[in-house]
Amino acid sequence: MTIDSKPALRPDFMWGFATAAAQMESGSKEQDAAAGKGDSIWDYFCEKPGAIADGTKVSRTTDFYTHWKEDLALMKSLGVNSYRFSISWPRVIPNGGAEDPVNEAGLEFYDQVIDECLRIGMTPFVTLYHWDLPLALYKKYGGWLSRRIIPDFERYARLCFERWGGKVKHWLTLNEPWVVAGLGHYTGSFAPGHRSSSEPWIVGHHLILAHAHAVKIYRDEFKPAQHGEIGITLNGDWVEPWDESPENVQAAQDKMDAAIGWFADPIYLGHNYPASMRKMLSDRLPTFTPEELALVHGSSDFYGCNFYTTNTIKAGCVVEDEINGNTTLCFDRPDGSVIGPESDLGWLRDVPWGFRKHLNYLYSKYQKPIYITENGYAVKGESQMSAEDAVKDADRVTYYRGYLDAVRGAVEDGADIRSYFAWSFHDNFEWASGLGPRFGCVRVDYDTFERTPKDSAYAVSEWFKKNIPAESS
Ligand code: PNW
Repeated sequence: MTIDSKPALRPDFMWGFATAAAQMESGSKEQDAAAGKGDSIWDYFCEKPGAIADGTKVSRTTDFYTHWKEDLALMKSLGVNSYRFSISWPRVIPNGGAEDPVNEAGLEFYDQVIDECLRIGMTPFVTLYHWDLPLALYKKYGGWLSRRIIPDFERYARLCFERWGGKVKHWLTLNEPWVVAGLGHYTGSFAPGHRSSSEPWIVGHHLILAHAHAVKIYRDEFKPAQHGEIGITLNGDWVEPWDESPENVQAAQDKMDAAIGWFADPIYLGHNYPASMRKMLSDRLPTFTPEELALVHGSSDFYGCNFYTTNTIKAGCVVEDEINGNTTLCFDRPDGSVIGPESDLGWLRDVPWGFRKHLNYLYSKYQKPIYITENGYAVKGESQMSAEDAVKDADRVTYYRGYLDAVRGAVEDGADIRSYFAWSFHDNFEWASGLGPRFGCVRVDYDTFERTPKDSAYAVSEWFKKNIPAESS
C-alpha cells in the first residue's frame, strides 16, 4: 500500500445511507389509513394548489412501508455498516399529543425495521423529527409556534427511548431546524407554508427548547442504562466571500451565524444567539432565560452536519433574506467563472473543496466530534432520462468522490469525523419539489416501485472499502 492510499478514517467509522420517513415510507393514502398513521403537516401542505412543483403527494412516495426488508438487504449488499432513518411521529402517535393514544401498528413497523437492521449488521441512527409534524398539533395550537409543543415532543421522545433505546444507541432529536423555521415560516416554501418575519425566530426558539428537553429526558432517564448518544443535526453550507472586501468577508460570517450559529451557538457555546442576529432582529429574536440557557448549553453530544454545496456571497440583498443574514448568495466569481456545475436544484452545485473548509470551521468553532448525517446530489435532468441512462449517474459519482475525499482531507487536517450518510438511499419525495429531482444512489421506478442501484451506489461503497481500515481481528 502506498502512502497516498493510507486509510485515514477511524476503524469504527459509521457509513451508510440516510432517509426520512415522510419522503419514502408511504405507498398510498389508503395504506397510511389502514396502518393507522395520522396526517402530518406535509399531507395538508400537499393539498395547497402549487405548493408541490409537480403536484405529487407525500402519501405516495416509494412505499418503504412494503419494501423495507428488500431495501435494508440492498443497503447491506453495498457494504454499509449503518443506516440513518427517521421515525414518523404521526405514525406512532396519530394525533401527536402527550395525552393522545399510541398506534401499536406504527410501533411494530419500526420494531421490525430496527430488529432487521441489527440482525443483518447495520447500526440504526435514528432521527425523531424530520419535519412530519402531526397535523392535529398544528391545528390545535399552530405546531412549533406554541410552547405547548414541548410536552408533546417530550412524550413522543420518551416513547421512542422506552421502546427502542435498548437497541438504538444513536439518536438525533431534530433534523435541520433552520429549514423548519426558515422555509416553513419565513419563505413559506415548505410546510406549513407561513410567510412571516416574526414567526421563524419563535419557532426556532421552541425547536431548540424541545430538543434540549428531549435530551434531558434521555440523559436523566435512559442514558444511564442504555449508554447511547444523542444530538441534533444542522444544515448550513459553506460560503466563500465574493472578494476580499471587508463587507463581503463579514457577509460570509453573518450567513454562517444565521444558518448555523442560530442553533449551534446556544447549543454548543451557551450564547444567547449570535450577536449579528440580535443586531438584525432586535426584539423579534427571543431571549433564553438563564435556566433555559443552562438546559440548552451542552445539549448535543456531537455536531450533526448535513452539507450539500458552497456559494460565493456578497453583502446586502435586493430582497430581504433574514434567514441568510440579509446577504446575497451567488455561484459566480468576479472573473465571471462559476463555482461548480448545476444540479437539478437551484441551490445546489458540486463544489467539493468547500466541504473540507466547512468541516474544519465546524470542528474548530464547536469542538465536538462531527457526524456527517447527510450529503448528496440531484443530477440535472435525471427525471427526464430513461432508466438505463439514469443509473449511469456519472455526475453523482463525481460529486461523491470529490466530497468524500474532502471528508478524508478534513480528517487529515485533524477534525474528529465519525460518520458519513449519503443522501439518499433511493430516489424519494423531495419536499416542495415533489418527485422531480432525484437524490438516490438507487433508482426508484415510481410506477412499479422497482429499485435499481445506480453507479453512485457502487462508487460510494468502493470509496469506503478503500478508506476505512479493517478492524484488527
Ligand atoms: C435536506 N435548502 O433538506 C433534508 O434533510 C432532506 O430531507 C432533503 O431531501 C435534502 O436535504 C435534499 O434537499 C434541505 O433549500 C432542503 O437550502 C432544502 C435546503 C436545504 C436542505
